[in-house]
Amino acid sequence: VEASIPEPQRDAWRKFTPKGFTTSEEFEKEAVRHIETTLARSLYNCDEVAAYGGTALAFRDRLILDWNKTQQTQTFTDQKRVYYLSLEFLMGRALDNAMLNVGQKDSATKGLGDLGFRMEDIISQEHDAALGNGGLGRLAACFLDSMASLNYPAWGYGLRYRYGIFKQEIIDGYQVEVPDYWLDFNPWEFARHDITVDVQFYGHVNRWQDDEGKQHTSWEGGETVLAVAFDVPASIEADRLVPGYQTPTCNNLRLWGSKAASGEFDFQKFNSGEYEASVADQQRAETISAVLYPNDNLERGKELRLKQQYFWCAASLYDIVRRFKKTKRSWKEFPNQVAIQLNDTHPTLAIPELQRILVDLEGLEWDEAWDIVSKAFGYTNHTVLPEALEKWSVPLLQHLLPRHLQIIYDINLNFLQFVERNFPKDRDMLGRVSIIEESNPKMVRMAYLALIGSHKVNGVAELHSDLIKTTIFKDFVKIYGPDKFTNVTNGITPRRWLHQANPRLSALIASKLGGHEFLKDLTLLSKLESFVDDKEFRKEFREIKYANKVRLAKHIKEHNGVTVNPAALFDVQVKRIHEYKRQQLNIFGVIHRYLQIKSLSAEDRKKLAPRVSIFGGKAAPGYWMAKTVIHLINKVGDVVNNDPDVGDLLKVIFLEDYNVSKAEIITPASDISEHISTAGTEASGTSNMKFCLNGGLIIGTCDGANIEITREIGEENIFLFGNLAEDVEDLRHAHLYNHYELEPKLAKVFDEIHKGRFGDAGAFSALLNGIVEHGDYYLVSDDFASYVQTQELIDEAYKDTESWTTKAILTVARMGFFSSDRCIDEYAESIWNIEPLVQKKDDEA
Ligand code: BZD
Repeated sequence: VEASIPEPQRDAWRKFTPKGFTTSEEFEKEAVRHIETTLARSLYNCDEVAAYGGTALAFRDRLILDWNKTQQTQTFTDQKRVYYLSLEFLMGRALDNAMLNVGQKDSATKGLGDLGFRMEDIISQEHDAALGNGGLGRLAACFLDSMASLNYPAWGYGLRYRYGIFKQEIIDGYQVEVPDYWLDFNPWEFARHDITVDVQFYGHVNRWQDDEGKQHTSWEGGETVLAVAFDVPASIEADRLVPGYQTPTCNNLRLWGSKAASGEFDFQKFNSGEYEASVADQQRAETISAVLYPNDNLERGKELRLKQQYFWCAASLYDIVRRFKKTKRSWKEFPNQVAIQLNDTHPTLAIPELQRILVDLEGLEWDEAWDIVSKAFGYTNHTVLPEALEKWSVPLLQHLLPRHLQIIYDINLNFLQFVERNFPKDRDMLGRVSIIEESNPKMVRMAYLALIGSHKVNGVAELHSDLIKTTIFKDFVKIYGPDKFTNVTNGITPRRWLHQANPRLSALIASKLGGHEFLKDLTLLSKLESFVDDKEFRKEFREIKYANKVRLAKHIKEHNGVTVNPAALFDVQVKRIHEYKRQQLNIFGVIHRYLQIKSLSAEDRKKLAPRVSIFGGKAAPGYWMAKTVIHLINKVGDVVNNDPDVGDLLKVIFLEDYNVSKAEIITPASDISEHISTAGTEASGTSNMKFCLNGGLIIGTCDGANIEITREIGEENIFLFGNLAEDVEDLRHAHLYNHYELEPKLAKVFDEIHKGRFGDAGAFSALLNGIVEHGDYYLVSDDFASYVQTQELIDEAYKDTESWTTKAILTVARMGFFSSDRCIDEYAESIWNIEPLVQKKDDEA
């Protein structure tokens, strides 16, 4: 507002406001201009990378207009906003998404053709923005898309990692990690060198009394690191797919990069010749945002991780508070203007940080401040796995954030006094619910802090939301009552996971439903049910699946050198490699299938249904068991794929470096995908939804969102197997106290591995021993028979093409519930209490 152009000059300004392009020629003009000027290339040295650059910049220009407009409108309207704090945003590629949303992909395709390039090749030049591990990070990306699509005033806050999740190479059947340096050319971010925050670490706490006798506390000394804002226009909404009356919303994702604060760059050292030492300080500061921690569902308590968390929370909160203070409202109104959602416990330090700002810096009384804090925050839990629950050691916090530790202790004291008053007879309860675990060293339980400091806590699927209330948060349900807890079942954005990943299916659906409205209201898919018997529709539906399989087969040929038959059943399990997700169950099942094929006569083999087992996913670099599973899959592939007895009947493929852009190729090409976690361990799962939305069926356990998917699509359209969550504990218990027999078919599989059929058996001994000798914690043996039997049912079902087609179509038609738009509306209504902000086209003038 301070820097706005005076009224008399605004006409000149408006006259030259860029309008963007609408034809292929106009696109070419923009792209060539960018290639020749911004990128300094010419006719004679424009490769595909440069052509990608020119295309991306042309679309970026177009996007920025909507982005600026949205930001202005939000500032002027000044209604309640939501801030989504996530340490991970797994965005994938941006260009295709931008083109579809801006609505000029066709003119760009034609334009690129005129200039000598193919759209597909250009799109594939883009580096994935891979600032996340798996489901949690991708959920944040889908949420940004939906928040824009539904016109909610929302900001994402995250870290600008210089290195995202590592690239995975498979060398001699082993995973090798390669750094992912993705920032050499990133047209989608805007460095805001003028938007910075000083973030403090270490130091000490001072208390003093002023002249009026009021107590003050301040945090002093230590070192300062500078946070610099990088803004990414996040997911313009899909308005142009569905022509509407409004200007598209384009929200902001603000990522913080770390830099040495100017005062920290030691010029004394610099001038006295200690150039290296002064540069080292600089590098130490930049280390904070250097790399994404590659663990999913594991917390290892590293100091640098804690520094990342505080750095990002402090910068984000400073920014949020700065924006709020500009409106000159009283602090009481803060929770009416601001909702902050914590994506898991990673941003929990935002709670004591806001309390510190209000009490130490703004001079509010403790209780008044705490009331504001606990009304502003909401906390989403994504796991009940004990090894994933964050804890930070008290000595580490004392060292790094001494004032925050005091505040945490005070929050805990108030909370425990409250508990004591209400449950005077349950003395053990205090120890159980205390934020501080009385271990050696003492630990801060972040999930408890997040829960106590938030007004709502949610799980991500019904079963999971029930489980957190009966396990990790049981006592808290007694303390606060059940209303503090709620469920918001996850969802996915249909713009990326249907329209972009599977354009032909999207077009087919649009042709039947009379337009692309379903991309904005996915429940409209239910109208497809009336076409389930339409011959022409069924044929096209099958042809599209087949074409998608041909495309994946081509990818497999290029990357794995293996020829697979697109007519075979494609059986896919792609997700992070984790014992609880049970890729080992899948590969043991594959070995069982292989042994069966080998045991049959050539004649009997002809009756078998051909299958391609496709795996993909990264293992955390320090997770040996997961790496062993990858190794086993690759070794089994080597044997099976080269066995002439087997031929097309079975192929085993491990796809290297599974990421968002690969998922866009893989998801539309699956017949069956596997979601086979031990019941009660997978909080929700979201790829299960993506596969179903693309007409793939699933095999799964009664876990996470599989249960709700079953309820929506019907039991007859899903292949469920295995033990139920309620029985898992007893089964585990029984293993520990009795010597149990391995399931016989599984025992045969283990025998063959032991015999060295898939290479040195020693390489797999830890994996097998975990099951045979160490209690089979994930119940692989208990579920094996049921798994194998269900796979046989699938073989039979796939032979009946007509009934399979019916199942697949009904599945798509019944997926309406799983749009992330539905999730965001639920969060907005029951947690954030915010309204959409629609920008009418009329105010464009
Ligand atoms: O979150 C996943 C759950 O495992 C899935 O069941 C669920 O569908 C998604 C979305 O809710 N959790 C993660 O992906 N977790 C992590 O990636 C992670 C990362 C760092 C630290 C701890 C967990």
